[in-house]
Amino acid sequence: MIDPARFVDQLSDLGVRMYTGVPDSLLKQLGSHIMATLPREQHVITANEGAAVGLAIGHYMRTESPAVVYLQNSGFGNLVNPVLSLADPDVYGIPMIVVVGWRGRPGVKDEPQHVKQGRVQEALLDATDLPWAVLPSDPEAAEKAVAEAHAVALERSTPYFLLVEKGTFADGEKVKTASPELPSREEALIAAAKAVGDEAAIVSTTGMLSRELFEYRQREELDGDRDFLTVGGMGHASSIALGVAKAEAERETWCFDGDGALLMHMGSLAVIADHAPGTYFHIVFNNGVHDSVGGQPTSIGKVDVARAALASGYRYAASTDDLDELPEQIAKMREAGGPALLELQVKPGNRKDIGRPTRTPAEAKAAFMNALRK
Ligand SMILES: Cc1ncc(C[n+]2csc(CCOP(=O)(O)OP(=O)(O)O)c2C)c(N)n1
Repeated sequence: MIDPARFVDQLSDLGVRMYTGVPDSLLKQLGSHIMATLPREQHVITANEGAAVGLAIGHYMRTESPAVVYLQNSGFGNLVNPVLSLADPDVYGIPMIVVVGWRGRPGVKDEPQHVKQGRVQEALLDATDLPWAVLPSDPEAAEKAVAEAHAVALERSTPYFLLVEKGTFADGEKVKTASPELPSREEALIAAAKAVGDEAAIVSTTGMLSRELFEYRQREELDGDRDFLTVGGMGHASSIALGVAKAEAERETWCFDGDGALLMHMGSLAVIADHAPGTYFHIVFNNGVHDSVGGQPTSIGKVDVARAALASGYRYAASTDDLDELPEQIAKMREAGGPALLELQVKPGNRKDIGRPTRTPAEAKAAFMNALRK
């Protein structure tokens, strides 16, 4: 296994001064080492993976030094556009080292949403016609691969991808985070599901929240058929809910979102405000971090979420950290009519033994469609 400190020190010796990306659970050890040891000037967690490529392009043009971009391969699609239409040697030719966490690698058991992406990952990299390699987990071999990636990126003015398998990085420095006096996301989610009631369709965001919702329905032997779990496609739960809501004459559609997911495609707020019917309701479970992949901070701390929704054109928006207020808050949303948003402030963290959906995505889709047909 590679010591993250050795990886970062080597790149530092090569003059690399900028790390940017969207966190990944598979790269957690590297990510937390970067968080714990690098100053803010050298590390930016972006809203989405394409934005990290943008930042790397600007950084290179001003410093002549390649940045490291990191991501989970789920976000590969988000960066293909700025890589191929800007950074590619056939366009501007911008060196950068792109570290890609390889979820769903063939032969390694993983969740359904990662299997296809993992299987085609090498072919996708080949299709970019850009240089790439699997990062060896042996420290000596890894050092050679990193030196090669850096040299080739500079020589050929190109992004160079390093594909990282599970278990490549050993534990490094860890960030110590305070736990604020707030309800947990799981408590808040259960309270919200109860307050919303049994009739509504719920589209829940990527990560732990969907797992918690699924587990809650199972545990209480409740019908979860009207829940659509957005297991991949982070940031798009709100648009899926929009698609459902636009075709629903009467039933309410609720999006249960995360702050990282909201930021990832925040432009959707404006589109929802413009197009959503009065039955569209949005709850953002704001813990300030990418909890599902290790708890790295998002930039939501600077955002007044309720005001952002109102400024985007939502009819109503509010914020609370008091679960006792939830029924009243939900009543107010209904009274105002959608699109309406509620920010629920929650604390980071999750139960370690939280289950995973036991239905296949195809079964879940069929159940959801069937339940809404009634
Ligand atoms: C496009 C894309 N990028 C990255 C990921 C990896 N990922 C899964 S969940 C998650 C964090 C979600 O954060 P947030 O929406 O704040 O919800 P929380 O986990 O804090 O509840 C990330 C980065 C992904 N699934 N898809």
